[in-house]
Amino acid sequence: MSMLSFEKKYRVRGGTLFGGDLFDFWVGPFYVGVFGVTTIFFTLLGTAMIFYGASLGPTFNPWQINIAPPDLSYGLALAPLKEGGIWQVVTVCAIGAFGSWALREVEICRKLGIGFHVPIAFSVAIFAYVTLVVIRPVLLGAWGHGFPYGIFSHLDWVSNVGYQYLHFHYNPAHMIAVTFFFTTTLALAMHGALVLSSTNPPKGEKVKTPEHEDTYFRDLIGYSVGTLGIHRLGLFLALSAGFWSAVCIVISGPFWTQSWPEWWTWWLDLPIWR
Ligand code: 07D
Ligand code: 07D
Ligand code: U10
Repeated sequence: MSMLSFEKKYRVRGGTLFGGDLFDFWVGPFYVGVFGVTTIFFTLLGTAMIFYGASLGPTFNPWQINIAPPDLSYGLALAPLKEGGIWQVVTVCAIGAFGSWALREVEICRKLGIGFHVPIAFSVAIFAYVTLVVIRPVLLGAWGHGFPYGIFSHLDWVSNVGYQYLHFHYNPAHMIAVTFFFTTTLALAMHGALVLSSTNPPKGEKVKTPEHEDTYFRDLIGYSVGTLGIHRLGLFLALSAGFWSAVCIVISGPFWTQSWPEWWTWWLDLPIWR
């Protein structure tokens, strides 16, 4: 891809976190950096391990490939490759690749002198993943509590773990997470719609200003959060969705072992009913 006109101006040396000038260059549109190289290393190794695991299994159908974690009997030990060890290597590679990607984002932010909002946001997704495959399994004492790597098999895991707690919708942190996910889509739909309505008018009509956007919501609901504010709100809503997801799964097992509907008996046990 040819270089866009503005790229020359912003492609500056320095700002790296590690290794000084090493790999401080671009290949086509991509900034490389030490963490670009480690991203590629972990991605290739992890993908190769998935292919190796698939070659041992019954199918290469991408929907049905399944790389399972070790049996619970292995506890927190390393398992032989063919008995869950592949899952353990893939997990290390995944964390290595996601972590490298986040650090490469940090280096790009430093080069541009912009805030670290994007890597911080991605870190919340990584945190949710690490909660599923490291923090919760460690708290429960076995890697076997991690989810299997496979398109359909990971859905089976979610369903099975959900029913293990009888009715996962009664998990209060799951309720908060779901509400944040729904609110995020509501906020993005309103924001996308509002921006397009004022800045992308039909041919011949004038582009409107942010005041039009503010006035729209003041007319409608009496308050506008503002043009910068909606982005802060969007980021807060989306990160909260990921954060409460991590909370809802880490409390299931390590901190609450009964069914989730039973958690709500605290309400019936309140002294005011006696
Ligand atoms: C659109 C950005 C692009 C990313 C894409 C995903 C792979 C996997 C690997 C063949 C929004 C690329 C996919 C690299 C290929 C192999 C071995 C992001 C966008 C297009 N899930 N999940 C999907 C992952 C978990 C759940 C789809 C990853 C948890 C449910 C895709 C992880 C739980 C449903 C996928 C992960 C869970 C899905 C679409 C990691 C709770 C669906 C994802 C690393 C979070 C949906 C068949 C998407 C589906 C779906 C990937 C974790 C639940 C395959 C990489 C264990 C209920 N998940 N998932 O658009 O159609 O994300 O499944 O944590 O219904 Mg999942
Ligand atoms: C973990 C993904 C991290 C991704 C990373 C990046 C690549 C690169 C490359 C494209 C967290 C990966 C990148 C691989 C790709 C290229 C080039 C995101 C992660 C780092 N639930 N539920 C959730 C709902 C039910 C259950 C979360 C709704 C049932 C369990 C969310 C419903 C039962 C778990 C959620 C519903 C049940 C969850 C998922 C409705 C099943 C979890 C979002 C309407 C019978 C999981 C941390 C998330 C969780 C989770 C929503 C129903 C069980 C809040 C809306 C009742 C066991 N559910 N759920 O976490 O919290 O994203 O995981 O019914 O473990 Mg649930
Ligand atoms: C936002 C915004 C805004 C904008 C925006 C955006 C948010 C203010 C101004 C951005 C939003 C969009 C563009 C909208 C669309 C986005 C989504 C819907 C999100 C989901 C995105 C995707 C699905 C695309 C994902 C694509 C990726 C991750 C790129 C893949 C590229 C690589 C893996 C290369 C990465 C480069 C590295 C690591 C550096 C080193 C590079 C090289 C050395 C290059 C050469 C080497 C290779 C190519 C080998 C790589 C091999 C790998 C990785 C293994 C592959 C494995 C196989 C099995 C093939 O707010 O407004 O506008 O635009």
